[in-house]
Amino acid sequence: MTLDLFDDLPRETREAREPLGPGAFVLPGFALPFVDELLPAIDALQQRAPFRHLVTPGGFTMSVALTNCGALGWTSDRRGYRYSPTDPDTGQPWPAMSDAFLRLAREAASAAGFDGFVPDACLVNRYAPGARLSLHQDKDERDYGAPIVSVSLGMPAIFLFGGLARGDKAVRVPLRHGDVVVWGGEDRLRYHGVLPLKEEPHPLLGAQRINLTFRKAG
Ligand code: MD6
Ligand code: FE
Repeated sequence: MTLDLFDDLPRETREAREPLGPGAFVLPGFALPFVDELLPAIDALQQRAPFRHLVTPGGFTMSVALTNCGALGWTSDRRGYRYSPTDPDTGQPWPAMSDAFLRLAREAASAAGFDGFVPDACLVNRYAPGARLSLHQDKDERDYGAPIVSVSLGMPAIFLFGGLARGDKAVRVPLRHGDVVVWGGEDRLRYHGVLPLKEEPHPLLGAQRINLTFRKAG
């Protein structure tokens, strides 16, 4: 008889965790058990708060389309980046975060060593082939003590993970459907981005990539 010593450990300990830094980890496939709940929730969300292409303060239209759920939503216009309790397109509060979103975010944060994560903002990004996200820091949140949990769904992407200065060398991290990236602590302000998406249609989501980023913004 073979004894699998790992059978007795909690799931968090058993699962692969690929470190990108002292406070940053890729959790391969961590979101897969949640996908059946996530996809209908994203569908319901986009009917109430449709994806839109925002304009940056510099006057560029983003190639990534986005929407939000939760108490606060991230938006941008010519006046700047900010979190807002209402959708500027409808004047209504952003739709609530579904229970599956909250559970996934909390469990992924915990698996990366950040217990007690309760996000109040979920930014949902949609990438069509060719869409990209240039190197940036996530620094519009009030307090950098909480980590960020980022969930990849649909087409694969190459995530760029740099350092604390824009010019620092960035590593390329391939992300696939179901992968989760969590970062916080001393890695919380590292520059990151996404290379232009190649067209490799996904069986469930077709020719798009959806990214959910959970934050504690307020
Ligand atoms: C994306 N993600 O993966 C874009 N930000 O589509 C982000 O900008 C991001 O994945 C902060 C933390 C994790 C992320
Ligand atoms: Fe970001």
